[in-house]
Amino acid sequence: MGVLNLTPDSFADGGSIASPEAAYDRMGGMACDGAAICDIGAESTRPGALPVPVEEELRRLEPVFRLLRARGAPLPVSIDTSKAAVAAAAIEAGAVMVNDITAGRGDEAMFALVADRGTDLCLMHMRGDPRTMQDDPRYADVVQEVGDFLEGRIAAAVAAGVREERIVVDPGVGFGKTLEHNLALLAGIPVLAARLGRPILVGLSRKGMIGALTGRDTAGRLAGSLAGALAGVARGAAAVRVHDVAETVDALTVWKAIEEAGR
Ligand code: HH2
Repeated sequence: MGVLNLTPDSFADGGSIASPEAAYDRMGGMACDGAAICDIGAESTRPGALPVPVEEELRRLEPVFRLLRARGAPLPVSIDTSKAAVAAAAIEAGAVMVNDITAGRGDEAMFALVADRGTDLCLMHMRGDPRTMQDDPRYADVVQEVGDFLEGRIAAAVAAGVREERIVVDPGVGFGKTLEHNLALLAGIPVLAARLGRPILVGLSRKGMIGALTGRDTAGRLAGSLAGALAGVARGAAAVRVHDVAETVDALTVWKAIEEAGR
């Protein structure tokens, strides 16, 4: 899953897309580089970020939606939003997946919309909200608690009419977690996958945990992010959400070839 942020303030790539045309071209590039899906977002959720009003989120997205409607999407599109109105506009423009970092808690209309439109849905774990999530997060057993949460949100989505086979889950690296919590969750992917029975998506690309382990700023975190993506997939992640699609696809291609030769 390639990341396309139409935000002025995302932590790794904020402000990097100059125009709707540039966004569309970036999507075409991701498709060529081997991404299976492009996750478009217009609200930064980095630690400390303030919520973006729905009108502003739509204002940032609409010009790109217009291009998608007119020309078709170069690859399947996911919408990274917690607002049902934004998800509805994205689906109208062709999005096939809703990536909701609040797992449906941000907007009570979200599950009904996804159920009605029949899109895929990513449910992510986050402790609190982006403003406060990194204020001394604590868990007695982070893998158990994140598993409990995701199990509950799968049940809530299914109760609202979302088909279970449409659901992907994400432990939410960096969303209300210390480095140790993030590492425990990535190491615990097999436990979560076995317990929840749904594909697992992980997003650690250029995040603080890579910086904490390597001492690098966001621009220097590619190698660490690639290692994290490989480790995540090796432990059973079905998808990785990344800023650097070509490099990640190459790394996974080589790793997979060796794994398959060894079978
Ligand atoms: N991480 C970010 C945003 N959305 N969605 C899922 N499912 N999983 C993640 O780990 C995840 C996510 C944060 O990364 P980014 O979009 O690059 O930054 P920002 O929130 O600052 O726009």
